[in-house]
Amino acid sequence: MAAIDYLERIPNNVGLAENRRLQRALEDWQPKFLQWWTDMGPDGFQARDAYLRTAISVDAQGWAKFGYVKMPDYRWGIFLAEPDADRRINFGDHKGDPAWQDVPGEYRGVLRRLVVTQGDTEPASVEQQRHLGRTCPSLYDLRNLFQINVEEGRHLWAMVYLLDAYFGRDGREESEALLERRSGDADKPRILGAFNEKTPDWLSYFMFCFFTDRDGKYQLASLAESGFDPLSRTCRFMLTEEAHHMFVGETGIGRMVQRTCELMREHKTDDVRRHGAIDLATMQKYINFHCSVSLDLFGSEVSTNAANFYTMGLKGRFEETKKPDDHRLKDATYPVVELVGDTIATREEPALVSLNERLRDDYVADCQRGVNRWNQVIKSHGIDVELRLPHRGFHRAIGAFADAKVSPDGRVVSEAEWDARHQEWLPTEHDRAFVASLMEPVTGRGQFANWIAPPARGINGQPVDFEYVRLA
Ligand code: BYC
Repeated sequence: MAAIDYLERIPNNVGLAENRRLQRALEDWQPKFLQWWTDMGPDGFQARDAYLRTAISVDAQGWAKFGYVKMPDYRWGIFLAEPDADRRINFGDHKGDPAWQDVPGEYRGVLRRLVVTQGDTEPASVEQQRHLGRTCPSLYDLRNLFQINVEEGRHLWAMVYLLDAYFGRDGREESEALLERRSGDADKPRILGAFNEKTPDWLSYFMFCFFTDRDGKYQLASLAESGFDPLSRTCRFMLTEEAHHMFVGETGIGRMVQRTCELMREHKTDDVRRHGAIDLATMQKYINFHCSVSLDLFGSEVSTNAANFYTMGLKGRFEETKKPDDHRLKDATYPVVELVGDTIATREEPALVSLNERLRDDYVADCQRGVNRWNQVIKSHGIDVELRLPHRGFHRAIGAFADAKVSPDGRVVSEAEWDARHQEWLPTEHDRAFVASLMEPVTGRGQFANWIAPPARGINGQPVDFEYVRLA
């Protein structure tokens, strides 16, 4: 079961050949996907060989094979984690029942909406990143960008499989719509806010991988708990790929911090812009921006949608089965940060409606661990600066803080103070133009742009100066 059949037109481990109707639906969608990839996938480089990993089995051991492949020839397909024959629903009203192998009729609409929302983010991120190859800081980074892009493409396949296999005609229509919406388009935007923002430069890109892909980790982990077993198995396998995306974000920023600190020491100045690198103050502004738009992705602090997803058994908590409680949460409460007039207070809310906030808390703690590691780099250079996560009320468009003005250090501020100071807190046009001015492609083997340090090691045991993408 774990082996993936690569002789099929659509590689899969779900026995697609035995389900002619589904096979036809997916084979009908496949050329549309490839057309979308040509139109909206990485701009240029499609005819180049990139050193990519491809899943060959879903076993924990050695599921990946590395080799040169041209992106349009990447074997996108359908891979689910191994089934657990005795799997039960672990939370909500159906706790203890056998996990569903089919969609429960009464939850069909809600479940479809969850799958579509998840699916929509995957092509959106590829669209957001399509121009970045043109300004890559190295072949190593270019390869990592492409690896992430093809895997987001596969994650789209994962959700389309669920839609086509379990949601009939509606599902097929949704599959088409996933290829029709466009990130940032005024008429047919992507569903969630952060996926309509621009990712114009590599600083934004690494921030996106660190903050926004990490939302992916927490949302996928919650959906991996789902009582709908095909969704759970799909998300479990997707999570194995997601780890690399966050690695790219964390090490990408870490390498920028490293380079900036080297230049600060060498030239005894905070102003490394003069030396062709990005100052820590600018990085802080990008952290403020990307963290806040990613915090929005968790939805409102108090949400009946979230309560329903849980009670219905469709979406659990992060590491649901490890939590020592009744997994029904009818009588439990949870502390939620709220705006009361001009002050920020914590109030106990019913745990069920607070599930978005709880997941956001898990997420913030995880982000903080990464920021601590960047701060270690700064400290190791003897520099007395700390990067910080902004307060969760800062620059929010969703939830309790959407209408408030909150500073990064968590003070509710007046419109006047916001207007006077938001340029200190968020990237300005000037900052973005400066960052853009550094984005010159560096494509020689083993070479890196001046504003980023080389990685500690290469990919899959290869040297750092390996030819990760063959441009000639
Ligand atoms: N932007 O009760 P509320 C990833 C809507 S990332 C726009 O507050 P709820 C990836 C909401 O839809 C992971 N609209 O929130 C990363 C609702 O609309 P309706 C993606 C928003 O429903 C990088 C209304 O506001 N996966 O994989 O509890 C690269 C009130 O909703 C936003 C998922 O998100 C927003 N930010 O939770 C590639 C998992 N937030 O229904 C990939 C699936 C809320 O009133 N999605 N709204 O029309 C969900 O679980 C939930 O839909 C959300 C929202 C957590 C997103």
